[in-house]
Amino acid sequence: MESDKDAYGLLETRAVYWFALPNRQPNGNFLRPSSKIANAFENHALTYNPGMTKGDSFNQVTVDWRKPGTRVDPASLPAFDARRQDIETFRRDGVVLLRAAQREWVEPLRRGLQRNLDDPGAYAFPCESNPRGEPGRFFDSYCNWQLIPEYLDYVSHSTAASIAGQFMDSRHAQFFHEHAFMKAPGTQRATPWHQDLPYYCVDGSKSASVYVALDAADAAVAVQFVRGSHRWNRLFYPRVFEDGSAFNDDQDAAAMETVPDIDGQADAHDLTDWALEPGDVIVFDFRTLHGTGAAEVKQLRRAFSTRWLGDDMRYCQRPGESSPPYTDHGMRDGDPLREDWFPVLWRNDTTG
Ligand SMILES: O=C(O)CCC(=O)C(=O)O
Repeated sequence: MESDKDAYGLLETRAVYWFALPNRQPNGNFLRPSSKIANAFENHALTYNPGMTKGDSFNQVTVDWRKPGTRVDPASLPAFDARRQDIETFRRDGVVLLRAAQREWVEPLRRGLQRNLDDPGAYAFPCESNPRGEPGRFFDSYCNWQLIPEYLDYVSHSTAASIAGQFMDSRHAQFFHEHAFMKAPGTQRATPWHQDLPYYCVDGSKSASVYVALDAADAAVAVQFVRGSHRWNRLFYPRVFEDGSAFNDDQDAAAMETVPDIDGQADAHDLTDWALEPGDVIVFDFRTLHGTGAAEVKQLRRAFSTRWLGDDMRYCQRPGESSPPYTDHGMRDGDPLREDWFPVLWRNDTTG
């Protein structure tokens, strides 16, 4: 059971951010470095995106998420028995809800996320997306699965790889990274409608996010999806979570479009309207449009997502920023993602 104590703890933590400068992050969000974060950075190995200097406006600085020696044994991963009708729904809609599929991970993942929240600067890509002066807090952070024991445990022992592999209809499931989200009570900031693929340094048609709700959320504040948008054959500019603006200025080069006004044309789209319970899992394609309205969040609302690549996903050098933002990976357009950074955790040689 999550207590108000946690929520107040988070709000207290948040207060230290406000007197610092904005610093744009790889998903378009802003990190406001605080003295707390600065201290945390001093105590950790920093990774600077070598293509940039610390003075640039983008996501140059974070702790290094790669921890040498981290190993996940695919043999220790439990299988998930996906139902054929759910797989068909995922193919048709680009999203499917698996009720209560990972209840046992709710408490461990809440503990892991709390580490992320208590000391954001000790972890990779902490982002605050609530504009100054607005109530609540909208936090996210990603690429911390090697740093946060509960996240590593989840990646090493949950059914996520098996879920992703089966829903993607892929010969393998390659782990890209995790991404954690938190909206504190009082937050009115919407998650802007977006697709995940345009943010990422990958391209292809077989992808899945396995999104675990860590709190109950009614439909007005839970993440929602535009059914079938993964098949539109359109890519939309990544958006800054804080204000919904496009974060990649080189829009022509990216050959992408502006996200349509989904809220303004709700009747024109087939939107999910799921209320979520802790342990519910949403599986969605990286191309599926998703977001929330701006209804006030009444109760703490946390979620933990893992991102998975199927067998046709390849490295893609996008114009401008993409994520993760490292440039020292040695991959070129069209290369498979290197397995020492992005491990293959599930295989099914009978598919595809
Ligand atoms: O939970 C949210 O509001 C956003 C989730 C999201 O954008 C994602 O998992 O890609």
